[in-house]
Amino acid sequence: MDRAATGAQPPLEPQPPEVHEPATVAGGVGAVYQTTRQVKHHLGVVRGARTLLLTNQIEGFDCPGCAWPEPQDHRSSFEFCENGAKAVASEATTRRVTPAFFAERGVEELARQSDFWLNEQGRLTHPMVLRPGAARYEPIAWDDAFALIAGELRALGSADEAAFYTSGRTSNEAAFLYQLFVRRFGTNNLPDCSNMCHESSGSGMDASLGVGKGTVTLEDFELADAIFIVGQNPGTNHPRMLSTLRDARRRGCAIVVVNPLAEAGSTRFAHPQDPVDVLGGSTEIGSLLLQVRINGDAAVFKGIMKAMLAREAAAPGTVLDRAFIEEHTDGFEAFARSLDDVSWEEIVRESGVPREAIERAARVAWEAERTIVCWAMGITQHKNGVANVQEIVNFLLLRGNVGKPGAGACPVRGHSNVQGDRTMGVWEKVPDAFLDRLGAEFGFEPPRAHGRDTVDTIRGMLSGEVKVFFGLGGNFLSATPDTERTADALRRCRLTVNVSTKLNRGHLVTGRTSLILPCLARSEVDVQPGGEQFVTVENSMSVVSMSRGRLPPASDELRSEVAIVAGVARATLGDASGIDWTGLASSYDAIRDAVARVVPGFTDYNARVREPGGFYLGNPVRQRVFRTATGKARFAVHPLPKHDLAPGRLLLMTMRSHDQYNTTVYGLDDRYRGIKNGRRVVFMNADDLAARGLAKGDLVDITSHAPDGERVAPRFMVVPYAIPRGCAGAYFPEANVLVPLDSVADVSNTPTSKSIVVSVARSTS
Ligand SMILES: Nc1nc2c(c(=O)[nH]1)N[C@H]1C(S)=C(S)[C@@H](COP(=O)(O)OP(=O)(O)OC[C@H]3O[C@@H](n4cnc5c(=O)[nH]c(N)nc54)[C@H](O)[C@@H]3O)O[C@H]1N2
Ligand SMILES: Nc1nc2c(c(=O)[nH]1)N[C@H]1C(S)=C(S)[C@@H](COP(=O)(O)OP(=O)(O)OC[C@H]3O[C@@H](n4cnc5c(=O)[nH]c(N)nc54)[C@H](O)[C@@H]3O)O[C@H]1N2
Ligand SMILES: [Mo]
Repeated sequence: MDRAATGAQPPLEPQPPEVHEPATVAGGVGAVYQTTRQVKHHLGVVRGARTLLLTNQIEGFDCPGCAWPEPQDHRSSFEFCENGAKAVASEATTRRVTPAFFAERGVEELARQSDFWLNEQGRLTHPMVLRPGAARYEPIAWDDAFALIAGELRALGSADEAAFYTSGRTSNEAAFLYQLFVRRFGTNNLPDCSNMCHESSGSGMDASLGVGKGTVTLEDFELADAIFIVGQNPGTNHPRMLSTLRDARRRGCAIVVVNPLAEAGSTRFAHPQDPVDVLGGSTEIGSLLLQVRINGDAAVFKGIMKAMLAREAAAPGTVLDRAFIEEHTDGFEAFARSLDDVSWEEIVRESGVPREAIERAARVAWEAERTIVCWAMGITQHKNGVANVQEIVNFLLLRGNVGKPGAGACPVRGHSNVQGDRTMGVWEKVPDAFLDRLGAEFGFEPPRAHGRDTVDTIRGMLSGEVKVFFGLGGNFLSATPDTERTADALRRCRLTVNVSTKLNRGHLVTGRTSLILPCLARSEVDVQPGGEQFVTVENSMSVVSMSRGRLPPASDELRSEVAIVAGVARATLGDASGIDWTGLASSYDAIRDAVARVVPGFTDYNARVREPGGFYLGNPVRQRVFRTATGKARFAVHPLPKHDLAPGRLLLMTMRSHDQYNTTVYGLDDRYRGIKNGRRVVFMNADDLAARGLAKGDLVDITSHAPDGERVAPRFMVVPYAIPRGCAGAYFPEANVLVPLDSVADVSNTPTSKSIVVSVARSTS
């Protein structure tokens, strides 16, 4: 079979979607209805209720949805949300993808199905192999699969010819064992989903604050006077955050939203361009939405800070925390001067936000004693993503909003254990100190050269330097940029392996040989020779807690991620490695004991994680200890990013609908944005449509423009939407084909999935 004949992109849709009015309120009756519907659909009522009741409970399993923390002490019996319910239902489904399923359908035929259909087929049950030239997957025994991988890995000229990807659902235990295997094998090629996600946050905060993680805890939200939510859509992607925000609002905390869209959950308390008091005038501080142009955030923050400095000049001592700046920071003078050089005219033009609204936000900031800034992908996935994060830190530093209760930086993480995986060493650039301790614990010399991140892995496959791809979870094909080039890259590999729970498009675009290794999901009981096991995870606020699966496994053939990693390691390295893979995998306590000796902050891991609610890893920034190059928090000076779009061009952001989890499509609606029964839509400003002679419902092809050429995504339906002029939005992963591989953020190498230069034209396909 010709592997190149298999389509790499989601297929076109049979009929155009329906367009309705967007919702203004998030949650509510609709969320209850959807939760019940999803759960009934997948699980049947009784199993469903039981499953949900165990989600995010101290004795249950961690929700496989987002990384928003659970309250430490007072958990209600329903610590899940509509979208958490979808994640759990999709994982706990009673449907199965068996060897018979693969016998009936070739890979090419499967590739013609939608992402929604692929996910609907249910849980993978058996290890499967696609042999060179074969058209269909066939079953393979676990030991044969391990031997096949070992054979390919050992045949490589160098360990650096393999890359080992991780998606952020992997437990701490599996992640630690995995990076140990990969480094003992001899490479730091550990790309992960973080490279495409909060890498810009980690890079920016590390340089400015000396730590790459958020500095707040959930309790800080109870004390904040102002919360900024920037480039994040909590109503869809972190719905449990809405209750935190609701409580904050009820006690009078101001909430400022910076987003090109008035997302439901934000509009409930703010209107586009029109700052309104939410609580009927009962609070002094109004909440507002700054409807910024795509990638206009640096301009907004520069504007806010410029206004703050002007106010300080007019009324000295009222805005800046001079003592903090003096004692704990450096670079303030140069930073303040740089703001003088930016004019209001530029700020307003580049941000697309009126000066009055920016000044209103500045007032919120200086009236608040304690401010938290939350952000997500709207900030990180731009060329200047790292600079964006550092502008946010600059803003916090002005009023000493780090290292005091109720204040700080909150990069809201995506995958439920993406932060923990990094802590465990899944990082292509892990510091030497970590490698020293790892080597000492396991008696080997780990490789020191930095490995490949996600984008460099794709480049390596294209150039022939990477020949084996191993994915511990995730969907590398569909999550990465430049879908057709990534597909080409994967097809050049000798072997591609995916450890997965559900069928996805990444299983269909493969190397010469491909393996699917099905694993236990979070919600399932994990029994090993040493008895029933639990795993541990770290949430977005550095709390490490246990997660114990309760449901019977979807198939007797499933193995845990830990067991799979140990199996591959044993087959590849054998006893010669001097590491007892079998022992480590028999009882995860053994892995945790090793973690306790290698990873800072994990002393007494086994004991502390058994305490109800787990333990907090701490963050030196909370004590105003800054492990930066100068030992101080650093003001960073960056130029104002300029929009220099050629006439007719738009800046396109790719985002999530309400019915998906990254590349997993649960349904075809985006309820809050009014889209039903389809995903190939492009949201545009009505004036931009009119200027092109387009109207609601027209079909267009989207072309992206990059120095290395054009890429086309065909047949998207245009939707007039309240989005700033010159901006457009479409869904991930349908639009990933448009993201040029070389279009990445400075420093972090994160694909610029939120600023793609495109044009649209009436569809010819
Ligand atoms: N249900 C569900 N939950 C999820 C996920 C999921 O797919 N589904 N994914 C998980 C993961 S891995 C992650 S990383 C998070 C992602 O969480 P988000 O970052 O909220 O996800 P996106 O849909 O990418 O949303 C980006 C938001 O940023 C805005 N935006 C885009 N460009 C800009 C810009 O230039 N400036 C500003 N200010 N805003 C901009 C968009 O309008 C949108 O509201 O969610 C996690 N939780
Ligand atoms: N254009 C564009 N591209 C983006 C983004 C964007 O906003 N725009 N966002 C980026 C971001 S923030 C992220 S985090 C990445 C996400 O990238 P990934 O993490 O690679 O993608 P997912 O879609 O989350 O992975 C889904 C697959 O994981 C498997 N899976 C689910 N649960 C488990 C489990 O418990 N164990 C194992 N082994 N497998 C499991 C299932 O088989 C499922 O098909 O995508 C990035 N790509
Ligand atoms: Mo993410």
